[in-house]
Amino acid sequence: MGAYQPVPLTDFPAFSEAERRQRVTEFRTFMERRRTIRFFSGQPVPKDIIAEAVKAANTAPSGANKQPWHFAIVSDPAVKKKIREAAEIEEKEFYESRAGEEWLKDLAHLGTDSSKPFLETAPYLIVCFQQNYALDPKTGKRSKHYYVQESAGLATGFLIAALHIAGLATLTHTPSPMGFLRDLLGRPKNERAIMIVVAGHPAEDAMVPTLTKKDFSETCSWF
Ligand code: IYR
Repeated sequence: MGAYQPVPLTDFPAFSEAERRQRVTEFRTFMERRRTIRFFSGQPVPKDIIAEAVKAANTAPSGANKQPWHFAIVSDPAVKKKIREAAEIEEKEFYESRAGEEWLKDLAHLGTDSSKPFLETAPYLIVCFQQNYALDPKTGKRSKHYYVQESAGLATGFLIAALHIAGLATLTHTPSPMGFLRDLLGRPKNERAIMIVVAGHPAEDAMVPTLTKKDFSETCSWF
């Protein structure tokens, strides 16, 4: 990237303490309303809203600012159908044998199974890839990426938060294994799919499992 060439910090938000408290509480309470949705309606979502959310994801911090991620945004029904078919083959195998007893027991309260109709009904499937290294498409030259999993995970987290703030429903879907996504979408060999963020509107009769989150005190410690 070249030499250190700093510029003054100018655009950093300046709030009062009261504003900070109000904003963070508003954000927290709004985030508490996020639910993973498994029943989507076919109601379309304008492309520009999805693009804005992906732009928000692109602001995530990353190792050496390499942004080692790629979002393949799928809305073509034929491609969604192919993804569903391939995912369901893997998922059938997962639920019938690969998962094992303990994993299936841990999933029971979510009510999931190998049937994945949402991969066709939801208007958008955002397939999130991590780039294990950079690969120049012209020269084939490889260069290093750093903290790839962490960086791509952060960007995907930003994406989910952005979609939620836009009032869209999401599902983080992890077909297991998901190597087929790179082949199906013609992505290069330096990329590995980490999850599909399914995005759209909840079905009118969408149901969600009863879930509780860990108590705050269980999740952190102060020093
Ligand atoms: N990939 C499967 C199983 C699954 C695994 C976990 I860990 C979940 O939190 C939810 C589902 C599926 O999508 O059904």
